[in-house]
Amino acid sequence: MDDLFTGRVAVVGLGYIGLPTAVALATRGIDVVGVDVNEDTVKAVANGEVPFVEPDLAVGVSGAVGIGRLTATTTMPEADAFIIAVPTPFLDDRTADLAYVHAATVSVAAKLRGGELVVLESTSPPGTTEQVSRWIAELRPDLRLPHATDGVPDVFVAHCPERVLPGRIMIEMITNDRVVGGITRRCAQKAASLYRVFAQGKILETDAASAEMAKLVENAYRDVNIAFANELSLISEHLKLDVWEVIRLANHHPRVNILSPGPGVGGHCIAVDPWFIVGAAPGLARLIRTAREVNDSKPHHVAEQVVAKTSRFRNPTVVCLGLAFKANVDDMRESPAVEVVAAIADALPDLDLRVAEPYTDALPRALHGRPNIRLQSANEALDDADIVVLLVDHDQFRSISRSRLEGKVVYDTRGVWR
Ligand code: SAJ
Repeated sequence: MDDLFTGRVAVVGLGYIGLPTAVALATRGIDVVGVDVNEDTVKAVANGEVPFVEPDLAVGVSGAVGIGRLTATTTMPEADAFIIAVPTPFLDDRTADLAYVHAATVSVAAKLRGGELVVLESTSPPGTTEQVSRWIAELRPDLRLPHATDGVPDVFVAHCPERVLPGRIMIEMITNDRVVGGITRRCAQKAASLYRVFAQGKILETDAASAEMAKLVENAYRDVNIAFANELSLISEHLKLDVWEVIRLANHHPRVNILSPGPGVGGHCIAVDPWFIVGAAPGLARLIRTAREVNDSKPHHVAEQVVAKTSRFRNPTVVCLGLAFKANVDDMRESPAVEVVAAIADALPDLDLRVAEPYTDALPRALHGRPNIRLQSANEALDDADIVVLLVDHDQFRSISRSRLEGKVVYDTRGVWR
């Protein structure tokens, strides 16, 4: 077992994963430099502020900056370890867009002197970590990289996928078990010595491609299970059954644990990562692809149901509650709620459509250019509502009293007002 890592760490990408990781290391005495291409992000972090909402992160950032362990910059520094935590979105053909990983690798490569550890944290298709090693080798022929040497390399390269749940990041960052996959065993050991600095869970050492695949599999597992629940909701609707009651009963079986249906699956992880598996084995990943399709089709189904309900009224006011991709977060990336609202507005451009989202004071870009959508507080919007559509189970919406909904048509996609 390697000793605990000491030295300076550069965390590349100060988003939902990079910034909490930087805080976790800095508060355990490591000197951390946060690097981001976005100047506003860097300015905010340098001032001890957080550019997005995540419980307990703000106090962590201001503390880490305050004790001088965390700084932020737009220029890549020299460091003893580099953690790359940049986005890996998908392209139009749903294969992984590795442009940010490549850009980060290029700037890291320029700073290597020999002896450093480079960890890819971004969720990536199998083979990407080795690709990072190859990219560095092309840029730095003076250095021996682990994919191309049997001996001790000049640079250690590993993958350590993040597994934290948005909304619980600061807790799970510390308590979750971590998978650390090295290009070689030595690389995995080096990376483990870094994560052991703050991780209290087990550190599971493996090879890089298995670590990459394990991460994708975790999210695909959840996606397939949510798709099962969503398919049940469609079937139950067709059979005029209450899906929540059906699931509640079935879940009393000791080996059944069905997840919750909803308006679709959002966020930047579960709605994206399974496609990387499909991309790696298109002919074989049939269940995983179908699950994605079931979950992706759900927002349109919800929108169609809402449009159908409006036909009972002359000039109805429809109120949609929630835009975030899930409860109690401000993140609207790949949000099914946004998709539902957009689809309703497109189908009925003259509809009086109100939206309430306690975590924002502006409509997301995806809803711009639709003048019939108005953002209001839930309280205000409910006064005029004929139809109420619950899209996100934020605590604030859960606590809406039943009397506020009386006389209105209610479409609860999350099953909270049953
Ligand atoms: N959802 C349902 N029904 C459910 C559970 C979730 O419709 O029963 C929906 C949510 O509303 C949301 C989406 O699925 O739209 C995803 O939410 P989530 O809470 O299941 O997961 P994420 O995307 O916030 O975080 C996931 C986590 N992965 C797993 O639980 C396997 C997290 O641990 C990962 O670190 C994260 O993806 C990531 O970054 O990959």
